[in-house]
Amino acid sequence: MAYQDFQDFIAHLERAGELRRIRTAVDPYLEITEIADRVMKMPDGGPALLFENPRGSKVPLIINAFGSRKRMSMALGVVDFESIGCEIEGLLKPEVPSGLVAAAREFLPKLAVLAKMPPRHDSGAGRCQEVVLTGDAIDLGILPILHCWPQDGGRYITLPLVFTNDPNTGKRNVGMYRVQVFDKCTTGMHWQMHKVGAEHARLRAEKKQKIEVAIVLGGDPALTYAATAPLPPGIDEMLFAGFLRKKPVHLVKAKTVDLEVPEDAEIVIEGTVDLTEQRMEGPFGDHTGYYSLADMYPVVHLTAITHRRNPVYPCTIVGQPPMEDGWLGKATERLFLPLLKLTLPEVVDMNLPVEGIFHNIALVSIKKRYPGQAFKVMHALWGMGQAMFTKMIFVFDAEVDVQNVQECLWRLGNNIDPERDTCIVRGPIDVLDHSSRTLGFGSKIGFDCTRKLPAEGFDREWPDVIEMSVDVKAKVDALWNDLGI
Ligand SMILES: Cc1cc2nc3c(=O)[nH]c(=O)nc-3n(C[C@H](O)[C@H](O)[C@H](O)COP(=O)(O)O)c2cc1C
Ligand SMILES: [Mn+2]
Repeated sequence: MAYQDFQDFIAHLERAGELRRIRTAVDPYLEITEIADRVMKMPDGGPALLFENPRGSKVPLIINAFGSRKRMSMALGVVDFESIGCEIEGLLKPEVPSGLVAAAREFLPKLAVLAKMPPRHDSGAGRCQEVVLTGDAIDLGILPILHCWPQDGGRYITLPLVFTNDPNTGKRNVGMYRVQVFDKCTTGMHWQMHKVGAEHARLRAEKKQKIEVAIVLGGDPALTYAATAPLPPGIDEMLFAGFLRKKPVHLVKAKTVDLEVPEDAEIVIEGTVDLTEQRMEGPFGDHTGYYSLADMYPVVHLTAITHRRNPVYPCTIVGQPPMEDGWLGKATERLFLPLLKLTLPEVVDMNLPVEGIFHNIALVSIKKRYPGQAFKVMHALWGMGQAMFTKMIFVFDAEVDVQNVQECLWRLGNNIDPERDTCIVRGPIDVLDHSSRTLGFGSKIGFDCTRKLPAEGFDREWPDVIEMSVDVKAKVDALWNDLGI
């Protein structure tokens, strides 16, 4: 199901009892964070919060719109996002090429084209351009942009969809990269070195040119999710969003840059980046639960702000888990599992527990058939797109429920001889990892928690897990009500 825009999604949340309106004036400087953090820490993720009077701005602010299983599912227009994984699995035919990148490259566009989901190009102005501010009128101060945590380097736009085009192919990319506000018409751009936006900027810089960017807020919530999804470079996030919402995304020409932007967005911030100009960005209270340290990042000079007549400002906060962004991560875990299984058919399930902040801990179960297979799965994951950031991979046998972390700890403790069953490798590390020896480079470890085979040099007997016999269980079942327990 497709939404008309983010405000339509908000209306659906409200009708489903998933939204609280807050009329009290609250300060975007730290106060909204404290309220939102308490709500996100509620056992069910609490409700979405619509702050109608953020202090200092006329624009209402929505936060925690994706912050529960139900709302993340609603954002993707389904009852439960698990069903999209099943849908993708069902659509994957044997003729689909193996390999995650090849599959995504050939399968997703084909799917979207078949379903007539490629973006539509509208002429004229979009709803996102009802108000156009250029020149001296550009002022980010109109928006209730959060200063999230006490040691943050400033205010940050936290739910931005950053649009760029590849200068060689013209192909679009949309990634979510935080945007620090430097002044009313200048911002930072925190695209990390491994991300596609950064690559587009490098390709532009090779031509001694600036890169144009559009920083989009809002639109159908499927667009916001698509910006966070680990699609291979060259796959258009707007095509993927079209597949998710079962309706093409409508795009219009931006006002001052040669980019297309979603017609239904709330706010669009247009600008240019010259990679020769870098400025200290950060610190920022990050999704690791720690502050990410300040570092040099490119600067965006705004050329326009366009918005609806009555926009809403979508945002989030990140910090110690669990937080709203954990649900964006969970959706990725479920949607991308079938694609991962194309390359690794032995994989049964995968859990990226929220405490592992997405890339620190992966729990994977496999149908093990041959010696060394757990190690093969680890190496494959470390070679697969953004899964390369996974710092610790634990591989279990098929019968282990990897969604049950307690069961995983029990199996892990019992089943490994650490010297024999671990594998340490070096490679790229997430830029936000503060423990790695240098920024972006360090080590990763895999644990083979599967039952060991003789061919793996294990010549002892492997014991069975303790379980009661079926007939005794049936007998006790029949007796149970008479036992008075
Ligand atoms: C709330 C949120 C904030 C994020 N902030 C950043 C960021 O500041 N920089 C970054 O490189 N990635 C950030 N990410 C992760 C990227 O959005 C993600 O890796 C995405 O797949 C990148 O897309 P790309 O492959 O098109 O570059 C963030 C993700 C979320 C959910
Ligand atoms: Mn991308």
